[in-house]
Amino acid sequence: MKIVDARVVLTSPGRNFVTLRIETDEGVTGLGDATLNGRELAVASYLRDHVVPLLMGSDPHRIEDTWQSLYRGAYWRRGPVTMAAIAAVDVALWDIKAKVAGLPLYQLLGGASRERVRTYGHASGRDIPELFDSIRARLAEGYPAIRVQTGVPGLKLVYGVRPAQDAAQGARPVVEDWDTAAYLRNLPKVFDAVRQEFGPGLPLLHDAHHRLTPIQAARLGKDLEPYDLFWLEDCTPAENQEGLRLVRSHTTTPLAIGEVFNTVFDYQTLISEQLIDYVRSAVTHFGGVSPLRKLFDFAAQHQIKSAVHGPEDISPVGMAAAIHLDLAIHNFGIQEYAGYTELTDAVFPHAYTFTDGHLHPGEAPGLGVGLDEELAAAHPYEAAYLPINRLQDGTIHDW
Ligand code: KDG
Ligand code: MG
Repeated sequence: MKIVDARVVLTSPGRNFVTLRIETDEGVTGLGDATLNGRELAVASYLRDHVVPLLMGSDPHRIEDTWQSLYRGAYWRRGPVTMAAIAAVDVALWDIKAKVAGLPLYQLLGGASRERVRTYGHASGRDIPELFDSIRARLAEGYPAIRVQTGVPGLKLVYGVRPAQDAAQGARPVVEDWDTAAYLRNLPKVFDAVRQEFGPGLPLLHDAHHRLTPIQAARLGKDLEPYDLFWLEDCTPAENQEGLRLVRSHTTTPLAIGEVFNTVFDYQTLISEQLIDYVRSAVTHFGGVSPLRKLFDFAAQHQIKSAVHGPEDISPVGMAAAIHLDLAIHNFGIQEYAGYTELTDAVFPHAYTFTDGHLHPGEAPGLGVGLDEELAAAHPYEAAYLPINRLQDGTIHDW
């Protein structure tokens, strides 16, 4: 079997997605997600200009060898652009292999370890009443666990709160504002109110989105302990693995990190010293199914669980790959699932299902996701940036 064609499809059915389609001489095709929110064209060029020519004529069954040659052969390793491009190839090749086998991908990853995949959904509000309405809406949709984000008194635009806050924002980034002290004062009150309203049993999560110093994160973790969070996510900037030592030594609030990590090397200290409880990488940004499977096996040795990143900017192709992994691995924790617009589902028709807050990859051979290229072409790429974030005095801060 040989790869005879590979092309990059850019589409924006509400937000941008980058998809790689690989075709073989036997007519079997595979899809991979290469979406890097806000920097989509860089990955598209990396694939078109530097990767696709190398794939022509090669054997699609040699997934590990292809992965290693793209990773090692470039010499310039790691980084989000490189790893998103390699991920798209890896996932497309797994899609082809599973289609040839006539099996859903999860069967090639060891078969199902559970009946279905538990998810968490996003609730947010500018204030407590709006937040409660949002939590009720997610519960009505069946979500068994809820991520809670709120406005901070005195701030106009805060991460996770405006509807579609991280969706396409046009040709210039929206500027959000931030005050860490106000946030640290406010958040425990929010969780106190949520626990009083929704009781002790509902799993609650929160994303600090890389904004705290280690000592601030340690204090927040302690302050949130009475509210029994499922996790506190990305409490400190991801570059500083050692910072998690200080956080960990001060709080028993579980910690999740890793959505911006690209390789296992970003996790070495965090996993080997057991400084976190959940690894958050996406198939799409971590080089694909092959390396993510290895990461989960490493994490399992330290009783750390999976929690694959699953916002709207992972395409249904990347989401499907995650769901197959989630079903197969032993140390599955939870899957983030924000859902998609009807138009996105039409561009990417899929076998996976979302029922009662749980996902299942379905039984179609391969990933179980298609790409309607005509519909995709009718919704072309639109330049869009993520927001940026400034402190009250104008200083740029982590977003
Ligand atoms: O593109 C950025 C988003 O993927 C990110 O802001 C979403 O933090 C996020 C999450 O936990 O889903
Ligand atoms: Mg996050």
